Amino acid sequence: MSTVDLSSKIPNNVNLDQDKKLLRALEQWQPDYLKWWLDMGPKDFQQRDVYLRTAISVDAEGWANFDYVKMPDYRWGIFLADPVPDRTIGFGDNYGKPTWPVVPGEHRNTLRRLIVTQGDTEPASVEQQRMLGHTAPSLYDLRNLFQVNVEEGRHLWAMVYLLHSQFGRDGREEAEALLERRSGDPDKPRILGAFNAPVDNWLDFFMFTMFTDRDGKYQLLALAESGFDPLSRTTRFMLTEEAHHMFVGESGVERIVQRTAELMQQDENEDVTRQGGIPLDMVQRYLNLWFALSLDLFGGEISSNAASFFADGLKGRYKEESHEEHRALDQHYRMTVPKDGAVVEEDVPLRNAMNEVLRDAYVEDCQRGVDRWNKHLERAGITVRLRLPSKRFYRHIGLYADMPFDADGRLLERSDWDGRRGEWLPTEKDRAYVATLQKAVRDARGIKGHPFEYEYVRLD
Ligand code: BYC
Ligand code: FE
Ligand code: FE
Repeated sequence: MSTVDLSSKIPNNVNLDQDKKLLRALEQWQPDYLKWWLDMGPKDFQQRDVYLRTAISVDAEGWANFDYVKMPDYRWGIFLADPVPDRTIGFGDNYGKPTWPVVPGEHRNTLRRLIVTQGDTEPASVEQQRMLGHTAPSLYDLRNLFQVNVEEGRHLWAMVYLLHSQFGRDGREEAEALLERRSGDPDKPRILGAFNAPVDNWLDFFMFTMFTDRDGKYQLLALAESGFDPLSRTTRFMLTEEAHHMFVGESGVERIVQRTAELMQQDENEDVTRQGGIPLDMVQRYLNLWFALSLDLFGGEISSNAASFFADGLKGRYKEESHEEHRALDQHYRMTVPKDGAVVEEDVPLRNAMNEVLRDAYVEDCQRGVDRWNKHLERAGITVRLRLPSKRFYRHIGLYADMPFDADGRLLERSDWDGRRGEWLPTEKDRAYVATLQKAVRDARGIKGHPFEYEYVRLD
């Protein structure tokens, strides 16, 4: 078990104090990070005591310590999962060869791009969520928001450690650039689409943590398979933090659905807005939006990038060990491809379909969450159900990009689609209504054995 050095300015389990050059580089980046955090992190709550967990070890039993912390004092650090002895590359053309402890020259640029793309999403999400503290439904929710935010900050540290330790000057420049791009800024936007979309309210936030953080889970799982061992180890530890983010989203939406179900129980046609509930069709529109934006994050359905990531052993499949053939040669993956105003089934060489393979695993995982939400409707005797829209709906990346598919996956005329947009995506009216809601939906378990009403954030 690697020991965690908590006394260091940068808590770590990578023996930073034995590499003075790296330590100095990271200590130089640290104040820039803190400045970014103060400028772009949660607005107006930086001096509050927040009941947060902090990573103090990487083993399953005791990695988290809970205490009141002011966010700028959070111990952002570098934690890698323990190495797997004699680990070999689990897939692709390098199958069975030893993993790389140091970045291999021939894959340097590709790995740098993957790491920068991953790293960019982390501060982006903090920027997107920075105003939400003001409208938190409860202290419990406020604390969860800040927990997610500080951990996304730590995920940025995780990627910056790789950049600094393995990519020399280029890496240091990329680390600076990660603090310079801004979510939603047309001049210097974040790299991936969903991370430039506004997160205006708590329904957006819960859908974001349900669907977009779950893309994080799947991308991290694919990177955890990497033959570049430091990337594998760092993403493995990030995954342990990610679970809570998805819990926040899934349980957040669940509480909303539960409340709506209560209000509709007597009469399915009840106007739940009269009592501050969110109507199911409105919940569905937010679901549609964030599901579609998150599907785009997996990249194109047919991707030569994905094929070479796989061939080279840089980015694998979800749970690679569960597959039988780890080279993925001479195999195909069936997908629906738009053709002459319709869609047809087509077999795509498996390596080129890796983005879609990962996306399909993700969709299945999302469906499990939606099923749990629907249980509340079922129990209340309500006939309406929430559902995932078609994978073709409202896409901006890949085969279906910018084509007018409806939520059922039918291709419409553009003018038709434009006229009906408000059936499927949040409208101005929806946004205005959700903005008026700030009341706590109770009925959540508390944190670390404390009740829901616990003082998770000290406001005075
Ligand atoms: N937006 O072959 P293609 C998380 C680009 S979330 C804009 O289709 P590829 C988190 C692509 O870069 C997880 N551009 O895609 C969640 C390429 O550009 P070039 C984040 C896009 O390369 C919540 C071109 O389009 N991690 O952690 O197979 C809170 C065609 O590429 C998009 C990662 O993404 C897009 N959506 O795969 C906090 C993992 N999609 O090469 C955190 C690292 C594609 O033509 N990234 N493009 O210039 C990757 O593995 C891959 O880059 C992608 C795309 C999966 C994103
Ligand atoms: Fe993250
Ligand atoms: Fe996350």
